[in-house]
Amino acid sequence: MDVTNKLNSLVARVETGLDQHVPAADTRPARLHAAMRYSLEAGGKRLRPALLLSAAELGGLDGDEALPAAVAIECLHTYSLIHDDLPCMDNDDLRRGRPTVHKAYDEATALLAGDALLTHAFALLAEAYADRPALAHGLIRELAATAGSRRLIGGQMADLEGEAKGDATPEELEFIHLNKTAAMIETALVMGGLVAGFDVGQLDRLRTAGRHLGLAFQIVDDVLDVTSDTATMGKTVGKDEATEKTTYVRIHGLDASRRFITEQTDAAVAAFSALPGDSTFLQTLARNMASRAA
Ligand code: GRG
Repeated sequence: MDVTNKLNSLVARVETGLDQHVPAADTRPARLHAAMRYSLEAGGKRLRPALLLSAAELGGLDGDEALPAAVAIECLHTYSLIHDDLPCMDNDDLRRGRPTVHKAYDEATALLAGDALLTHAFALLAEAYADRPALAHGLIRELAATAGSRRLIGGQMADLEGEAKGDATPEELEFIHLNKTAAMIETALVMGGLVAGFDVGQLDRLRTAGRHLGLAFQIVDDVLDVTSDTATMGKTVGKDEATEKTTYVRIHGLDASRRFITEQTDAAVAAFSALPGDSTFLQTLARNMASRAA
């Protein structure tokens, strides 16, 4: 299978979906809608919506049924990036290779654009799946649980506390990675499975795959932060060093980090293999991601 072609075609579908399902930049209030689109259209990797669509494909769906859910998860992810970049959080000037929203617009507009993307994600799920109320409920419940205080926002809080305190413990770091990074990757896969009508056992396998893939994704980025001289995750390499942020590599070293990536990737691939349908794309994507840190 040509994984790059497949990924490109999933990403192209996501771009079309974003254009269809997010308010146009010139509709009132235009400054707010333009700021939402400015951030969405800055060209992220679209990993989460691509995972969501490919999980749905495992269940036999290759039409547009899963597209609104894919757009919803990208809106939610983008909100979290906009807020993470704000001066009261990471205070970043660049994201996705462009000035952050509070730099290109202003802080209040960035805050509101993030709020609006967060709210839009749930409105879109409620509207797009209104004719399948059980599915709409399942998707909203899944995304809300992941975006809330026990997972994404909880992971962000723990990260801020860790930074203030100085040294995060390995357990604290694991909590941050599981909730700040892996949670949304798990949920992307599970939402795709929900749209495809997977049963509870299959959804569990998707969640397991997502957890392992998410942990591997985070540690790959941590390894690249110290080994590569290019920007990763849209941020300037060296930031962790500059702020003395605790990372997996800092605690465990490079060799152990690479072993961890291999273990997590193997576990993700095993979980994908245990699902119905042809999961070659998802397995190869996981392997290719891990190979970036080799
Ligand atoms: C503000 C509630 C709230 C949460 C912020 C997303 C996040 C949590 C922080 C961003 C900083 C960070 C490094 C998070 C961990 C991994 C992550 C989510 C990276 C960004 O995802 P990518 O690399 O980004 O998929 P693109 O731009 O490609 O979508």
